[in-house]
Amino acid sequence: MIKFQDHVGNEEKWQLLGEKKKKWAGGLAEQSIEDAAGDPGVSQKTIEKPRTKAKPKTQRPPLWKVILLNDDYTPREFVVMVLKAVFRMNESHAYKVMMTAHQKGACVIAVYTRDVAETKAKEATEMGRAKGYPLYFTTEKEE
Ligand code: TYC
Repeated sequence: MIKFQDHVGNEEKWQLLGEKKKKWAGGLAEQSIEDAAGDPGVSQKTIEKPRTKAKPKTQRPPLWKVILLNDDYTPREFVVMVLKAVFRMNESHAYKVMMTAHQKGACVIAVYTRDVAETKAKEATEMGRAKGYPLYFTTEKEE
């Protein structure tokens, strides 16, 4: 029997079957261990695992906010219609968002990856433009 100790002191016991065992729990390292059974008088060994920590490989892409700006000319119902069409909002959510922009001057609508945020902001702004309204959606990187 061989005893392993990890960096927090937990012991793992391994039964040695062959002459050599190449195995390391957790996949962090690999190490050959001589069969202790072949060494008279040595039946136990304590080996410390390296104190390395696996670095996370995945990183989230930065997110971009889409912001709706108020203006004095675009009809409220039109703003609601655009929010529903482009940002997949239901009626009550779209109405609340529109009223927030109307009362406060601007409202953060949603966050997306940069490409999606820019595409949706352009598309929504263009819908207003096509009707001659100054409706404007902008994007901003989230900190
Ligand atoms: N302020 C506009 C009006 O009173 C309505 C409106 C709301 C326009 C929000 C733009 O982002 C906006 N007709």
